Amino acid sequence: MLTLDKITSQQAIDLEDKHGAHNYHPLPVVLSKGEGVHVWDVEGKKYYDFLSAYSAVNQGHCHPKIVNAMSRQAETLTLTSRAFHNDMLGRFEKYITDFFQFDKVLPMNTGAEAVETAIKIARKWAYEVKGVEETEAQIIVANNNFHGRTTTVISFSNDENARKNFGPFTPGFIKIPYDDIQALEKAITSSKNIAGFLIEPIQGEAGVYTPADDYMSKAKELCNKHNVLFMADEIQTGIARTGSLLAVCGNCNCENHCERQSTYSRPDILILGKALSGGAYPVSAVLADNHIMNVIKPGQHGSTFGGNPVAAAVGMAALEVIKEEKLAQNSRKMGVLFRSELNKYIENSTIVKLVRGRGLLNAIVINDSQDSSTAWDICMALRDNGLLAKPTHGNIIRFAPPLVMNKEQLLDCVSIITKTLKQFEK
Ligand code: IF1
Repeated sequence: MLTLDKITSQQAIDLEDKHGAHNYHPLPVVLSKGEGVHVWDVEGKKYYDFLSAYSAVNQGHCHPKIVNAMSRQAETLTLTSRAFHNDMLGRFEKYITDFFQFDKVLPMNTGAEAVETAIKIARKWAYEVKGVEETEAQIIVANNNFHGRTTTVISFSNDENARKNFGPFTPGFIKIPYDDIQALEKAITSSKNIAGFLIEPIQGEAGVYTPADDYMSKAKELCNKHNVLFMADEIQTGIARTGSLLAVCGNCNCENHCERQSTYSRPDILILGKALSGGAYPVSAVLADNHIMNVIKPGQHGSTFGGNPVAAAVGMAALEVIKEEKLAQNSRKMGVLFRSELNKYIENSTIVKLVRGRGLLNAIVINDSQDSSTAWDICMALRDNGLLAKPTHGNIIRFAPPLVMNKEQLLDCVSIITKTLKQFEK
């Protein structure tokens, strides 16, 4: 078979099954095209995308501005490594640090790499600035976190499937319950060796678990008080997904990241990925001010592709789209509409317990045992009805469409979802 010959869905699935590692269990649908809020399978069937590649495609599939920036740069210069300068990196660094108001950025590629980077910076800061004795630094994390899949990152996961038989693990992490400010205070005051507190403002993989409104601001306060770095993993929640530019912006829906609003819990270390490229290319970044970032000196951290010219061009275009198209506001508005429409349905539903989330990062909790296949079966039926979503842990379905969705499309999606759920009511 020629690699570029047209193939059927079944052929594509068979090829993956035979030649690919079985590290995923995808919904059986084979996509070959995307535009805006839609994707198409190889047979030409059109779907609403309600996953957005786990919130990477916030700007919509194949956004022309992002694709143009990428292809123009790809025709000019793709990679120099950091052994030499390139004429795009500095521009991107200025753009993103102005955008998020931090002194400095360290560019990487994937989310997990950015989390690793943040951990390394926090540890080095603890030894060289805070004065923790070498090898003694601890980082506090939350139970049921998801921060990626590298060996160090899974060291502090409590997902058995993600950890089992991958040890030995990296020490130096303290796990506490999520959304429990007392537990954080206890952990922070338990030792002088705490470098940082690494936290997702909303836990995505755990089922879009949204903490109390003041959890982030109180956590930030505690970190401040005890000289501990407040490290926000906004890889999934950031870049307009939850109805503000960052989830730590709380209730502010301006397109500019700013320090005006009282709800803003400014992280000491901000971790971004996914939608930083609009899904076009792997681009991640760690942002911090000089007194933290300056602990990293030449030779101590980096990556061949981090900060490459294509990533720089794509990153700037992706952020520009967020601002120009007011996607934080749209996400907020559409999110309110989505939850209120679904809540109307849930009032009389036996199969759905509740809908929760912020902006366009939402989930419904299915009324069935954790290990039943109901959520999966509903996703299969949604697929048949033209909408793609994926179950997450414990019979929860995440709903996270591209943020370019308009009202008419959203109501169309609500009707597909409610029509499908009706098939499962007892
Ligand atoms: C997969 C989950 C989502 C993340 C946060 C870091 C990373 C992620 C908050 C790592 C990545 C992705 C990874 C993807 C599935 C997806 C996911 F279900 F696994 F948990 F979105 F909710 N921090 N999340 O959400 O970023 O290295 O992947 O670029 O297949 O593992 P990455």
